Amino acid sequence: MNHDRARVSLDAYDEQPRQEYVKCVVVGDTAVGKSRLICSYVFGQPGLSLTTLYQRPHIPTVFAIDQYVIDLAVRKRASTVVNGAPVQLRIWDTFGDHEKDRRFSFQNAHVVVVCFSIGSWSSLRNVNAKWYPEIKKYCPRAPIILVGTQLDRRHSDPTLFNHASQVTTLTDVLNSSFKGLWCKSNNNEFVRSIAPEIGRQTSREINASSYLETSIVTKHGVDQVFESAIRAALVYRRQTRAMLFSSYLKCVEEPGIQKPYLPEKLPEPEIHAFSPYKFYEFKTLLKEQGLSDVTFLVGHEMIPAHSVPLIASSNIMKLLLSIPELCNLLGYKEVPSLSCGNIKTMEGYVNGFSDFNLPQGYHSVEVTPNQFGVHNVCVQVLNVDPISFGLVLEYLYTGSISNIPDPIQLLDVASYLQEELLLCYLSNLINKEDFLNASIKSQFQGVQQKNCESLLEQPFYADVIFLVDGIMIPVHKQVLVSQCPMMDAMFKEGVFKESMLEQVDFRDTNLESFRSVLEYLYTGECKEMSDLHGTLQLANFLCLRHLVMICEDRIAKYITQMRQEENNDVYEYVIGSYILGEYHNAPQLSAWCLHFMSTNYNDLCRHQKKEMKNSLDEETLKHLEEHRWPPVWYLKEQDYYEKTVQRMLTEQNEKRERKKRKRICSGCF
Ligand SMILES: Nc1nc2c(ncn2[C@@H]2O[C@H](COP(=O)(O)OP(=O)(O)OP(=O)(O)O)[C@@H](O)[C@H]2O)c(=O)[nH]1
Ligand SMILES: [Mg+2]
Repeated sequence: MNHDRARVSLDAYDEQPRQEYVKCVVVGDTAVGKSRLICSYVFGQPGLSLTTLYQRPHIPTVFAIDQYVIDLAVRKRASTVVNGAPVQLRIWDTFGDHEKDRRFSFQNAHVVVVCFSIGSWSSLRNVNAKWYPEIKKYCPRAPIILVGTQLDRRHSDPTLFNHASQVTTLTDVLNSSFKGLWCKSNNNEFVRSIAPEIGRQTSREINASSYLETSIVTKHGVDQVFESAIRAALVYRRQTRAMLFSSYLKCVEEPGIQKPYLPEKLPEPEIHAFSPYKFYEFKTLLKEQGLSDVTFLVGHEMIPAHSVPLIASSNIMKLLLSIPELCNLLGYKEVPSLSCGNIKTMEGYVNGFSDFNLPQGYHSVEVTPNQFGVHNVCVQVLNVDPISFGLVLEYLYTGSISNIPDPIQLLDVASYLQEELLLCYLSNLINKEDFLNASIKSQFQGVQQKNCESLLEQPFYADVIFLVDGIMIPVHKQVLVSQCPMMDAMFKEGVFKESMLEQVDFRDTNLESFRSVLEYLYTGECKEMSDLHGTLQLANFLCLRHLVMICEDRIAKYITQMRQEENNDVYEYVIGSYILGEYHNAPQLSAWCLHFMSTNYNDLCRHQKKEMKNSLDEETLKHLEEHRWPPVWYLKEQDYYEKTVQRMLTEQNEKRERKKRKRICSGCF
């Protein structure tokens, strides 16, 4: 076994005929990522996530070794062709420990790759102080490639480099995250990462053939490092060797310049529009007598109730409270058209007149002014005891009953009063099939939503009028107080004058926004919003958090759509939306707009430069400058890259021209 290993090892060092053997030694401070860089190249590893990277601890290299000796697959990959020249590459990994002796690894090196970490200034200083003198001492003629490793640390969120136990202060993180040139040092502090021009400056100082930047996370530059190392070694060889037997070296090009890495756009912040907010919280009205407008006379007991939850939850109650004669007495001009299917009726009385058909169980209906002078509908209930009727009401207000003394008896009452959903609810309880009640509850909510929607369209039993933009809009206090905490305080407590008024003047909003908010309060939805900004403003004023979130989501979608349609008004609109979010408690929207403005910074400046300066505060402008995408350092690099490529092309052309002219001249003689 040992014998075999020794043979493999010897074979590996045998130079193949016509194959150029290149020994490449990789040096640099400890933990700059030499071993990871080599492995990423030789094993052809794909890029990896930062989380995966940091799950593996740093294992310092102990021996300076040739990575290709042992692994056969790796040895195969060592054979490569660069610009037509067949090459056998041997990479020597070394330890970064300054104290140890590594002179043997430098022996016969054809090229040296010196690494420093883009996040560590000390590792860069050591390039000049430690590594360059060492190379000059042991292999003075070997070309050098300077490599800035861990490039991702320049453009990733520095907080990603926090291990749970290493978080520095929050202000540090907030101030420095995503600025593009910040990263976390090994001492766990935020430091400015090393800019490309500083790396290039060092490469000039040590007379390196090339300066490259790499990341094993994005794989940027990994292959290019070793290709450049090979080229540098072969170009040097060409200059020093007789070309008779290695004419293929003529075609080997000098190491090229590296294209800058464009970091990915930061992901768009998500806007969450869901909330645990429950609709139709009529439960609070159950014990509340202040807003009661219906009284049931059951036996000798008077039970106060509310028209809205009754109409919303029960088709029988809806029919009872909207019979045309009652509507006439209440003074409604338009009588709602109802279709309640086949129901059993009984002959009854409406304010003393007989010959009216009322739903079974209800005998007479009277309209009397209550203590506040408001119409109160009084309904007499027959053949039902007050406790059972109270339980029926609890179900109609809440969709469930907390404590049922006698379910069978209540089942009879529900059947007699023709409350179908209650009947199903009770049957499930009696049959011990409570799990089926979840679907009964959703049916119940569906009925509530439909009936509340119809109340919005035909506002009978409305008890207050809102005056918006000079238009009178009748609404139901019972809906408002159940759905909106602010309206609850406004109407229920009796503290504010609005609770006494029949007409409330609602300013600082417009009709479109008010209608959208009303639709939301009555139905829990907002199908159309003609004024998104106005609706968000009003929703925030009324403390409707869920509606604020819906508006944030709609505004973000609207902005995206405008951008897709290449509508240039989008830039003005996004600035307005950002300011709105800041002032009206919509943090998701302002974060989203900030991201949009950063990632469309150039277009934003082109269309709204003046507007930006006038309306955005200094801190926001500074944030945009620092977070703009593409980042400024990338734009500078791109500019440098293009100019250098252009200059190199011109130089090449000039060289070719000169050669051509020379040939013509020599031909003349
Ligand atoms: N973010 C980032 N981290 C890297 C990258 N490459 C290496 N690292 C990290 O740097 C640590 C050290 O990597 P090594 O390759 O073992 O370092 P080394 O230069 O070989 O260190 P010594 O063997 O001690 O000289 C690793 O544990 C990784 O967490 C990179 O491209 N990006
Ligand atoms: Mg190592």
